[in-house]
Amino acid sequence: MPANDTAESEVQRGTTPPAHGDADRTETAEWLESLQYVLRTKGPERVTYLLSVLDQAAHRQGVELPFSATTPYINTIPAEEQPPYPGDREIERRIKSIVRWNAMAMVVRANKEAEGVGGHISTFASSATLYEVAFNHFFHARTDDHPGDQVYYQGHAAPGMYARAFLEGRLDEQKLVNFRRELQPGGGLSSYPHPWLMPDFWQYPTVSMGLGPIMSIYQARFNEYLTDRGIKDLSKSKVWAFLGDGETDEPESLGAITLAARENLENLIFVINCNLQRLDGPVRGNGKIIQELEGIFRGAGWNVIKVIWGADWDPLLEDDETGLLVRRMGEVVDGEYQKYVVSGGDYIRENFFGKYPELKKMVAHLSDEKIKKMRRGGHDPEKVYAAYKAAMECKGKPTVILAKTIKGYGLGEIGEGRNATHQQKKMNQDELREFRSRFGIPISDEEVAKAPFYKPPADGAEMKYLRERREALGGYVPSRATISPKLETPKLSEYADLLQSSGDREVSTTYTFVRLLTKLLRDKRVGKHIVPIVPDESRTFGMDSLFTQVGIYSHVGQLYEPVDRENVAYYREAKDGQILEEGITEAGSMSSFIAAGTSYSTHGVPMIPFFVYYSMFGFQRIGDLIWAAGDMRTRGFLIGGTAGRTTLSGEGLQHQDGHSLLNAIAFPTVRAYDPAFGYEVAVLVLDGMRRMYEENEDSLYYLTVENEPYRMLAMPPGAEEGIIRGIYQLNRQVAENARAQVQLFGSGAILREALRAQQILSERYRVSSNVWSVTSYTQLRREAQDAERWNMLHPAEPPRHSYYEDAIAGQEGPFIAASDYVRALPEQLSPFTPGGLYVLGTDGFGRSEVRKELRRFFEVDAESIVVASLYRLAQQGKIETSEVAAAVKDLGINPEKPNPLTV
Ligand SMILES: Cc1ncc(C[n+]2csc(CCOP(=O)(O)OP(=O)(O)O)c2C)c(N)n1
Ligand SMILES: [Mg+2]
Repeated sequence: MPANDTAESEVQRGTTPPAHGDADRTETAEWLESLQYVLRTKGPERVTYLLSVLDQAAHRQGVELPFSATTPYINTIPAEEQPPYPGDREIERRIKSIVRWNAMAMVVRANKEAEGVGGHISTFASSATLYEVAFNHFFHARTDDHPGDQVYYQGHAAPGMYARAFLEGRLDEQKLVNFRRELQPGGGLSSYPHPWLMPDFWQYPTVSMGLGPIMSIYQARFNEYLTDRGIKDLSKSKVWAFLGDGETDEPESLGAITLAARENLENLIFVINCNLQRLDGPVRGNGKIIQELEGIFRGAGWNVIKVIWGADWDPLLEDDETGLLVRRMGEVVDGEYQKYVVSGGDYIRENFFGKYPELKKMVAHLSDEKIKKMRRGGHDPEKVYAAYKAAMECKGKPTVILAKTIKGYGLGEIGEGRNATHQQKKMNQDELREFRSRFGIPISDEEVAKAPFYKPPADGAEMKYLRERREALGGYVPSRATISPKLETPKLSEYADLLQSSGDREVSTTYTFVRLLTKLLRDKRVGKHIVPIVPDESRTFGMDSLFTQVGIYSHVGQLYEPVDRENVAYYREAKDGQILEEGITEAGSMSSFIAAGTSYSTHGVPMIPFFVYYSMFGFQRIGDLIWAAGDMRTRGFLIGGTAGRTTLSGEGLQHQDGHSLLNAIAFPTVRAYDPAFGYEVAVLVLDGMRRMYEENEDSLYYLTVENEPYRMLAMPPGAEEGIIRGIYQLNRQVAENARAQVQLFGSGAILREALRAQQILSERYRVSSNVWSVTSYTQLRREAQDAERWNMLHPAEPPRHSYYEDAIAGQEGPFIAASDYVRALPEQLSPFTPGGLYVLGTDGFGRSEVRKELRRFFEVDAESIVVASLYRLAQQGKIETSEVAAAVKDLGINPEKPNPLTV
């Protein structure tokens, strides 16, 4: 070896000063010698310490050190530090090939049978090694002595998981044939991971990009919470999240990564499948996604492991004495790396290595074919294994593995690395034959066109190995537990104090809710299962007294003396704290809610989350997470605080919520309620607990609560069922010399406007009325439609009645509803109301104003309800039209006022 080459390699190793740009080589050599000495005698930790001391000293004296968030574009774990591979590489390769084939065949066949049914081949093709190494060596199932891992599979890699479960004997062939055809005889398979559709298989819906990553972070944190609170020891559990590199552009993917580092979530492992492509094209054609992500995650405090190059590159890297190869690796942008995938070895030789004559020389002995086949790290099981093992052993921080792969790996010219590969769903006979040959699947040329599924003999080496590996890891995954231990929940009679009138005291429904929550936290049966979750709004809701009572959860306890320590209710953080005070993140809080609300299944420990937030920032802002929560059969209570378009005083259109209850209609498992009085809140919460935690009902409760103080009435006898089902009659007012009658529906704080309207109607217009509290238009409509549907399908049988129709049977209309929400909410009942339902609501952006003015603005105040009642009576010919006009004037309503919807 020429002398200067030796010198350069010493530079690389850090034993000799570089030849150029060094003003004093002797001095540099002395420093390096000291460093070598410390490293040799005291080890790397001492070196790190000394360097940090030097760093600090230099910094204090104004020396600015260069900052680099990234490391060279090579594997984090050098080849010489790779652990030996514990498995049988050859058998594992064969298993993986079979899984690849079946996954591909499933999608191809589904699209042959039903044009356009969809599915994805190329994503799993890129990540098969990432999964197979984990299935064979890492993913632990839940057993009696292991709490199990939680795995978030990349959603559209689902065909790979199905293909493996088929080999494992957990899914029969018919199911695979019916991929994406769930309604076919024999059942089928859902497109993506959906616990709602495959409740004993999938745990976490991940295909709405970004949700898997954020949910996994809070899952890992929730595991710590359960451990720290002594509820279940989950210290052996790992949370694995597999995501796409394109997916990381979703704000949810990266938005919570600092929490994972801050909370020292060493139980969390992200695996990012960096195939450099998303749906339309490259993720970062002009840059390098792996480097970008490395910088972000390192900056956030994660352990970052890059798996870029497969073993084929190791000898070249070893020969890279000058560091030129590493430099070239770092220069090339992703768009170009993608181009190498679709090009021949000659192109790579010229364009990649050829940039520098020294590099070209380096590969002179390699054939074009060999150059083309040099694998990327994510396709090399040994590299992947080394990364996973290091992640498992990493202490004190979460790990992200950035694995470089090829999208559509193995699909050859039709898909590998092509921009359109994401949508590839079909393969012709030649392509199938080529795929079969490349992966050595024993299917004949005659058969191959039909893309038959392949299963090796049950007693063959592959199947034996597969079973043994999974047995060693506790059983099969993915798998979801459908049974939940029951909790005994409190009876309403034991909470009777919450059903009383508040007398002269004016309180809000939020106040009653907090009283109820406080009581529940002390309840021996359910107390420790309650998980209060708040995104920095406890004081808004008057929940701050809970800080001291049950503590705010913190993995490290409280390392400081809180400023308000002398107060009764001070900011108390504790390792066994019960409240999850999430800070300003509704998405994070919702992810905690999901982790807690699925704990009955994930961990066999039912937990009862109460997520209390500004109602405006719920369904509107994080609707997709709530949708996923429904899919996951999450149980718990979403409490929309400061609710109502006119009930939240002064805030304006970004806070005053008049539509979360409308949004909630579309969520099948959500039972949404708009209670008016404290007792309604108590009835709903206790009944919800009974349904979800005793009866195992897959429901999600959404209750709006308000901060408007007023006198709470006592619960009328027998109202309980109506409160739960959605409507009950609150009172009846018979006017003196009554000449007509109306039915007034109200909800939430607007119920009091209906009560006031009742007085005006009676006293000034001689109209009697019944006032009804409608706690849930949606529940009533759902049930009414269900009855109607049944009647339609059974026309010859005696018709069924819905609860709503029975409740109002025989009542004389007109029916008028007033709501603090958009009109569409109460209008759900129009078709089931004799003569229709005339609705007043709060459509429009509104104003920053106080309650009284807002209610007039939106025309939902008592006076507006009176006018609406008289108008409807006039339309029915029960009073004169002139009386309505007079009332408009007398009640001070400006008839020329613009429609609040438009201003
Ligand atoms: C929130 C959301 N937006 C869009 C999509 C549609 N979509 C499905 S896969 C995909 C591309 C994914 O690219 P990447 O994350 O890099 O995954 P890869 O398939 O490359 O592994 C897109 C845009 C989605 N599923 N979710
Ligand atoms: Mg991608």
